[in-house]
Amino acid sequence: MKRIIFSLSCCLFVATAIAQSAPKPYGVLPTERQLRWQEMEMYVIMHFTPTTFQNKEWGFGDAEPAIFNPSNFNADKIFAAVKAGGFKGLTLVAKHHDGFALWPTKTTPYNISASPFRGGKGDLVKEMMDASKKAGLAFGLYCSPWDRNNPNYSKPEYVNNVYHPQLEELYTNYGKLYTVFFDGANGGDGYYGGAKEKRSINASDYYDFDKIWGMVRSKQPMAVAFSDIGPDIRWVGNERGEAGSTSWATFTPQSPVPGKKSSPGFVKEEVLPIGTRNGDFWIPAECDVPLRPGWFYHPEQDGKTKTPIQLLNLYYKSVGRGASLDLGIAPMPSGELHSDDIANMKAFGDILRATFANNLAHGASITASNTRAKSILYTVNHLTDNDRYSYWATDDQVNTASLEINLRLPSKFNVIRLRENIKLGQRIEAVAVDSWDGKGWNEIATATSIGGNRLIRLPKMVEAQKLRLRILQSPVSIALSDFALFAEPAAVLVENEKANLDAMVNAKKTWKLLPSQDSAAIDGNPATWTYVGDPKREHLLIDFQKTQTISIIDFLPRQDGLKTGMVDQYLYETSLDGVSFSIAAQGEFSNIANNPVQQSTVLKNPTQARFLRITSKHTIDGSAPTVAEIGIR
Ligand code: FUL
Repeated sequence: MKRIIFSLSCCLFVATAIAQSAPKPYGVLPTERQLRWQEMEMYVIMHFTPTTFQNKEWGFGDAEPAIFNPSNFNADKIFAAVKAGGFKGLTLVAKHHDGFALWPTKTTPYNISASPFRGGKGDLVKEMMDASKKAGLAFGLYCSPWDRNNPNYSKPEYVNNVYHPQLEELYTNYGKLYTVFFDGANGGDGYYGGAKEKRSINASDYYDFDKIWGMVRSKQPMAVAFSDIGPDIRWVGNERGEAGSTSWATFTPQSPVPGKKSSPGFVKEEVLPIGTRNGDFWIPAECDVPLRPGWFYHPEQDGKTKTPIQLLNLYYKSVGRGASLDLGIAPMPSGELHSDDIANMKAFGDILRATFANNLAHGASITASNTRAKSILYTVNHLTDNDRYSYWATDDQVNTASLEINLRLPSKFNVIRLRENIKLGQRIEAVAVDSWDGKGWNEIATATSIGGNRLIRLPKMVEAQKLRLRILQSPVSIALSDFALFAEPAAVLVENEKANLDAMVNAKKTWKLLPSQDSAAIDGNPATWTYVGDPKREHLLIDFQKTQTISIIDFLPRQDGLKTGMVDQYLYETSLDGVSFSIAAQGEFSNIANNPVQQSTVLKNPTQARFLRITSKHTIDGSAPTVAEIGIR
């Protein structure tokens, strides 16, 4: 009898599962090649041409090929350094704006065979492609449309007889590419075969990008094409390496010509970091940023290589916002990477490996407010199986939901990772995460766009065993594939705190106290202090001079050993215009008299503000309130 009941329920179960089909995809969707790109997350781009030997950022196009003569170029060593950094691919600038081709092209004599490199028999594109295969990393190519050497630049002959055939050679003769990169710099002055003049072109028509995209698709079907506005990945709009804190994978370029939607150069730069909610195309952002200040190597920039901590911050602002990180590497004239560059990439890779080795949510027991058709096809178990495409889903019309996550042990974490199954589009618009403190829920994080990857990096370690994810806004049912928790190594948090402090001291140089008075509270020096309110002034009012996003307010009490005017009850108010203020936080600084350490107040929600007003509601001895430093994060 038992067996009959069992098989009956089994049949019923199968029937329900079949009856409830998968959620309908929402909006535009990524292609296979875009999915592969999303999974890569980080790669590098390498600049190394005669421009390196001239110590310039943009070669004019007149460098003698003889100067391209690296004594120690070794592609395997470069790939080893890239791999140690955790990067998954390398894009080689095969031709930069100076027009010098790093492969023996038939299209122009201005190429590597005119240089002494490998006795005039060299092919740097091939050496790099071969090394990428040995290293097991992907390989991509950048071939600049702008060519400051070619005499025919700006005439149709350049595009038809030089540029398009160059792309054809590169896409045909070397093997599989993961990306093709088109930068937006176009036209201007140059050598142009000796004419030394300024030449202007209209990028959207001149290069015939529609023909180029056709060539890319037929010769390199898995390569994602990058330009300012796509067609596969878009420029993020800055070279700082930062996507918007909301960054949609969907995008509607404002290019004037439909069908030429993907021609570089037609977009408002402020739209690029954010993208377009419900945009017409799936074109996520790539964040390109050099490891050193310039894209090319310059000896005077030694010592300015981005530190592992700076790279990490960029990682969270690019990969952590669903974009990719494309880090610029630049060999020295010897052909080698500088030892600082190798060391900092490796240390960055080590931090990422240490952070993401252990998903603390693995093995958690999760309950959902709703599961699609109550089916195992869409169960919460998929959230911790480390698969980007297996997912938990809700029923149609159930567009908000919550998950309760019980970890096996109380755990300390400071990174929360969320991913949607983007094969079904980008759906979620707002989430919040709470932790349980034994008595109630405390909100610890909020986020907007999720998409293929969202890393929420908390300002401090949180310890909890029970968490809650609330999905607050979505136009359709939910299809979430990943909920993960990680802890950054303690040393990273300490270093990061130091780096943040340094950055804060710099940022504060532009702040103003209003009315302008003693600025000891914002001078970055904890030893000097100022009154929060003195007889002439009720509050301390700070003008940041521009709108900032504030997540945390730091209050450092006077550090000179005296307790006079120590604030133990505070009120923080923020304002965009300096006229109307709203309360950001208020409360007490507990135990401040005995332990006058920095008091960090995490705001309920990140708040946009140009002005911060600090009011002391009470001091421990009743005298006029004092403060050593105010900071924001
Ligand atoms: C820009 C170029 O102008 C820079 O030189 C560099 O190649 C960067 C990656 O793209 O558009």
